[in-house]
Amino acid sequence: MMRSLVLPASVSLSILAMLVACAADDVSPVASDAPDAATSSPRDGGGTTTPGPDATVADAEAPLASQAEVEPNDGKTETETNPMTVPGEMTGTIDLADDRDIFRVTVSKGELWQWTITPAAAMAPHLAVFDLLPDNQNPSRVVFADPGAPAVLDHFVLSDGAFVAGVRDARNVPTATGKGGPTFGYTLRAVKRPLAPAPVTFPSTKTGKLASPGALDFYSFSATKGTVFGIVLRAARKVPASTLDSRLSLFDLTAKKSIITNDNAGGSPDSQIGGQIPETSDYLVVVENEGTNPTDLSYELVFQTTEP
Ligand SMILES: [Ca+2]
Ligand SMILES: [Ca+2]
Ligand SMILES: [Ca+2]
Repeated sequence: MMRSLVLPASVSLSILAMLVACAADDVSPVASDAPDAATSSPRDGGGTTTPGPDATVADAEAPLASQAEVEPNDGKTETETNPMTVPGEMTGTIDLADDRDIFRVTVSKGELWQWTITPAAAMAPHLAVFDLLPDNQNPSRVVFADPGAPAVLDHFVLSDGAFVAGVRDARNVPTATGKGGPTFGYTLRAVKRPLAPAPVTFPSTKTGKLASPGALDFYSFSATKGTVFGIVLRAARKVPASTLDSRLSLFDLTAKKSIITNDNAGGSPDSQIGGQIPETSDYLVVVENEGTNPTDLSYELVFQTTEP
């Protein structure tokens, strides 16, 4: 049996409570240093492993649906939200003070979405994309940045759910500080990206580095049912240690099914998964950052033929 290490989701149906839960990791508003989406790839530039979607491959270049928020959309009730068509672009303002803007979106398992929030000079963007379904399999995705700085968030959908994107000023997270006003405008953009995982075989070790705190790296492999495997991420545990606080997920590309997710293992912020391959299939490994320190997002990823 595979060990179930899925991140516990809040059982509360309150969007507000979910937003607070999403803020739990955001202990300090460190700048995301998020790169411009158009220049964030190719990653690393090395000749070996350059996982992740190639941002130079534009999404279908379909015209984006332009939308504007309508208050109230603070998520104080489940219906106090705005629908957002994706791919699309939403304009809004963090106004009045401590405003929060919640947008419902329809995305499907197996899809990769890239969110970009572009703030006015006064606003420090904080974006959380998460699933409202109780006990869901989808970890919350969060990114934030300094005032006036854009932030980019990759979101791979592990399971179908009831997704929302929540926008706040980062200085109001986790505790409201009164930031907001008519000059706190922003644009939120969501586009679909092609999946371009780096193929791997067992056993092997890959080295990688997330392009930004909100970026994802992807690896893929084929495996036969019953095969014993382990995938071990080393960041805090590598020498020298990096500041990446990882989360690792395994997804069946054929069945479009989330298999397992782990955030912390071995008494460290590092992640590892393993057990027996449940079905003969192609699998996707998703590497993400759940931490707040962008100083060094490098890691080693060990693909082994034994359980961790
Ligand atoms: Ca607003
Ligand atoms: Ca609002
Ligand atoms: Ca972790």
